[in-house]
Amino acid sequence: MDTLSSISEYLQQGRANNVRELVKQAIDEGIAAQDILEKGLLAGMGIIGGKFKNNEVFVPDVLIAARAMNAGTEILKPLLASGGVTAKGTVILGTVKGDLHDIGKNLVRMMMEGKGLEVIDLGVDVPSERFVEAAKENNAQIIACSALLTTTMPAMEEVVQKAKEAGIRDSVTIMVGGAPITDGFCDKIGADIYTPDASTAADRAVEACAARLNQ
Ligand code: B1M
Repeated sequence: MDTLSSISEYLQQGRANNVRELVKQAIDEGIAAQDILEKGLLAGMGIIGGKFKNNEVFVPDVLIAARAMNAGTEILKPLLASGGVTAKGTVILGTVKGDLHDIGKNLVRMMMEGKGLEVIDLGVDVPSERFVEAAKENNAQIIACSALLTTTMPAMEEVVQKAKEAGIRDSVTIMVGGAPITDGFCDKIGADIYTPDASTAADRAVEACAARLNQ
């Protein structure tokens, strides 16, 4: 089995130490960090996701796979992050209220930091008003919300609403993303930018920060 397939396999088994070692090995073999992420780690997570949906594996299995995923991405972090020196803007990031999924959010943080943005990560299950308070406290250009559950998507609309109530809606760009989110949903709730993946989110965040800071 090649290194990327082994990473996927061990990730599915939740063997974080093996994943960590294999990611290091893949780097030593000269495999690009983006390929290790997509063809090794994310491929494994995709298979686990499918099995979870079909009731072939259960929450504890998914949880240990997620830990193995995080162990792998930690090693990749310095390679995915190209290392900007001066902050090109400030982003308040979090997974919305009621939602505990953080793997996608962590990737978004990694990619944004890699593009030189300062990211204040509020974690998971973040109350809507907390996004807004943090944006005010830090003079942030962007609020970025992640959601993985259809049941937690409405919390994103609440963030938009809270920003309006706090009088900061015009001074902050609200970005949304996560597997169930679409462009149409973004428009419907009055958010500004939807992106389907972490890398595009980072590119759009840099553009949005630049536009605001050069106003
Ligand atoms: Co959950 N879960 N889960 N889960 N889980 C899903 C999301 C689900 C689709 C599985 C399924 O049924 N097929 C399903 C949701 C169904 C729905 O709402 N329609 C589901 C469910 C039902 C649940 C529970 C309710 C299960 C239960 O308890 N019975 C429960 C809810 C807990 C809660 O949040 N309150 C639950 C729990 C869990 C675990 C804790 C076990 C674990 C999370 C561990 C963790 O995150 N630390 C977990 C996991 C791992 C998954 C799956 C298998 C994988 C999610 C993931 O990390 N994917 C998932 C099935 C699947 O997606 N195939 C599933 C990899 C990650 C990189 O992708 O987060 O989509 P993703 O991020 C992508 C993009 O979406 C985007 O960038 C990333 C790629 O570059 N992106 C953004 C994300 N955020 C962004 C923000 C942006 C821009 C892009 O801008 C701001």
